[in-house]
Amino acid sequence: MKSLFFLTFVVLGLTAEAQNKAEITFEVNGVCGMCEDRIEQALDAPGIIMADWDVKSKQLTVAFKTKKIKEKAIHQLVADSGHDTDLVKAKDEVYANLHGCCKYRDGASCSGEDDEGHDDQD
Ligand SMILES: [Cu+2]
Repeated sequence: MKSLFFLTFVVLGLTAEAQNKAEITFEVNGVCGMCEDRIEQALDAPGIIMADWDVKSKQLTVAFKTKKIKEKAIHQLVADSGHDTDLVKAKDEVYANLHGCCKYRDGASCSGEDDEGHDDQD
């Protein structure tokens, strides 16, 4: 009888823990609204409750279920979409596929839609 009581206690404890949520904020490199969409869509994943990237501050805020996804995996998802985080760098080949105005490593800026005809030096 005593063990049954203990077991109930453990099950209740696990249920409470399964609902554990956390919110983190970290820096993600990007340039424009397209980057924002790309980053936030990359985080349309199991365990992610909410993701919001701010184009001005470069800060990404993610709310997630700690039992479903780990912080490192969130960084990895973002990096897989082509955007460097402060923990995980995007692979060069993924970065290379980004839209020209999203190439944050090369000082890109998408300040205007009329900025299409930039003459590349290299
Ligand atoms: Cu962009």
